[in-house]
Amino acid sequence: MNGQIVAGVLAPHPPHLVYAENPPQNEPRSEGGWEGLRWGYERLRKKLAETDYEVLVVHSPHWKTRTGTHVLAVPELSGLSVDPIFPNLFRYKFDLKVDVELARAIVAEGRASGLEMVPMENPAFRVDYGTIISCHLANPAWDKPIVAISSSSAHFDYSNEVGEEEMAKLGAATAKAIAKSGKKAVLLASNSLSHRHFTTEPELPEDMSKEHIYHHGQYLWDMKVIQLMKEGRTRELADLMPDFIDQALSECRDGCLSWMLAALGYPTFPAEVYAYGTVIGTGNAVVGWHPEDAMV
Ligand code: 2X7
Ligand code: FE2
Repeated sequence: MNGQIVAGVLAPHPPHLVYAENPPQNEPRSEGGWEGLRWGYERLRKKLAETDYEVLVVHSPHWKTRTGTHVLAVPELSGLSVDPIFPNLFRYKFDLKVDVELARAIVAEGRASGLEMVPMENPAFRVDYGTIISCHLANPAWDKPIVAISSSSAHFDYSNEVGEEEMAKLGAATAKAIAKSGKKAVLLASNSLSHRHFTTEPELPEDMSKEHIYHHGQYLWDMKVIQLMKEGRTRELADLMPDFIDQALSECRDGCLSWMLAALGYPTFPAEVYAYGTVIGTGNAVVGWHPEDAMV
């Protein structure tokens, strides 16, 4: 029963960040761009290289399930993942391993706490770009198995409050399953923060003279939320979440960050902010919670 969450990371997934890095798996080529965020991810990777862990557990906004929460439960998956909005930027050949045992344990704990949970067993499943991008940017070597969790529709079908309640349960169930597994896990919450974005793309997507926050109100919300993270005030952040979601059209509506904060037990120690930057006007922060650092 001594499994542990050794880090939790807010790890946003704009496809632009993978496009800008030109990894061999991604077909389109670029001249770079979004360096602030990409250098932040570099610093995160250095930190994770010093962290002893066996599995990445990711919650993605772009694996949207109609009913309940689904969890990848196929040992190996490969194929081509394409961003439906930006197929010009992201056409990525993925080849990944899944920790099916932990995936099934999360399903079982979720069900025990009253959630609708399903293991996803289709061997031809095309993994969504949110899952792939957050995992790629955190661990481009793909040398650890993942567990991927879908985004249920509770915030959209009912209300932010109902969705948040569900994420609190899902986070607690995830933490319980990890503790019982005896494994060391890193969690990835794949969402952006403020999420108003431009409706037209510059001719050259990586033309950084065109990149800026959508408007000042969105920026102020992002800074408020990041300040709470830096000060270890994650319960307050959880209380503010329904308003943040509505007023900043935040991608937190898909539940990733709320799931992760619940799994971490609402940390009161300061988070490490690796980067903040915009992508087509949306606010994105790379932020780490490292419980072992907080103990020294
Ligand atoms: O999915 C996304 C996103 N969340 C933010 C920015 C740009 C594109 O895709
Ligand atoms: Fe997204």
